[in-house]
Amino acid sequence: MKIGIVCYPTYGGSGVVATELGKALSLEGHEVHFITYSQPRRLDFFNENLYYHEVGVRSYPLFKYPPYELALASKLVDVVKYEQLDILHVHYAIPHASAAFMAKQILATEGISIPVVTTLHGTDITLVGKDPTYTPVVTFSINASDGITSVSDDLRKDTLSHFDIQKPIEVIPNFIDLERFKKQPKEHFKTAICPNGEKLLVHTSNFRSVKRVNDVIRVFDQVRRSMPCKLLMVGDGPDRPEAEALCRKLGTCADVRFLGKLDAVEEVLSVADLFLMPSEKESFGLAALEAMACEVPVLSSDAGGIPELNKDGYSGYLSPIGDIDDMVEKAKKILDDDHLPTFKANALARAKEFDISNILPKYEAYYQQVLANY
Ligand code: GMT
Repeated sequence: MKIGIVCYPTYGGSGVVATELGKALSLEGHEVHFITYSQPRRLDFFNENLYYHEVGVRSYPLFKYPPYELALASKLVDVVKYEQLDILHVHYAIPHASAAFMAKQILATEGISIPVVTTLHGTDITLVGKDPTYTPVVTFSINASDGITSVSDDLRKDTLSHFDIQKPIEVIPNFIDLERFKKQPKEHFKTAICPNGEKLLVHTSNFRSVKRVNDVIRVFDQVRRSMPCKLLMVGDGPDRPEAEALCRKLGTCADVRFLGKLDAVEEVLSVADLFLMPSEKESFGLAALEAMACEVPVLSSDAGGIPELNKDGYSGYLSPIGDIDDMVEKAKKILDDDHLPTFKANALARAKEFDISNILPKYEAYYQQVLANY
């Protein structure tokens, strides 16, 4: 198949999933064309089946807001027509599904027809899509898609309950490449961070308010009163200054390090003992899956689709959103030396169920189904 992939080319989960999916499809012999405003962060290797088309947005003094959606639609028309694509797969509804719809309409005037698959990732539905500013366009463009997938059953239900969607939504969960995300021998790094054998807790995110990074700091602060431990905060975003201020207030600065954005997050995860994800909303929790693949148990909230990944009492524990005391108790249970090895083994076993080799065929079969019904 010749597949066009549209995504946000950033560190965000939807961009990671889209890029890793495209890479894997290209290794299976499909021709994959990425169409984005910059090179996807994870597009870190090339083969003869991979192409990247940059969407350039021309500005003009009249424009307060450069019209990215129009530039994307025009680029889609061009790439579909000249590369003779079979199918377009857009990740994150806003504004990719509506840009694809516009491109499809333009192509139809030239007798070119192409099906569009839209994958819903989370905040495009749970936060931004539900905002009345966008709801009519989101509803319309999801319904105008020829195929719709969602990364968890919870997100599927949430979408159906908030939008008038007339088509079935296929659930295809996030996946992981266990060749890349695996525990690596990085003991020197562990020794540098935890010189006295302390337990290492890790959080990675974009530090937006839905991630509740202050909960991470508060949980850590209480856990460290019971056992020696350190915390690594990976990533960056709007709530980082507040989290740093909270560390200063609680006096935890000596035990907490903010590392900023990291490309090789698997190296940090390789030496971690516990991953913290206290999110307010989380359609799936790809960052937790990456941790589990590196044998790190997960203490998470029970938000959204997280329970479809993190099995309570097996790969870690689930706590109610914002229940710091519960999280502290469960963190201590996981970190207990008698329990930790079992939780680590279970985390890996659970991650293996989401190996890319299990999930890639689901996307390929879904594309075939959409093409057959088109
Ligand atoms: O986590 C984020 O805020 C980034 C966001 C994105 O779209 O880039 O992630 C969403 O998509 C990921 C991939 O499908 C999911 O694993 C994340 O759970 C989801 N984030 C939220 O729902 C908050």
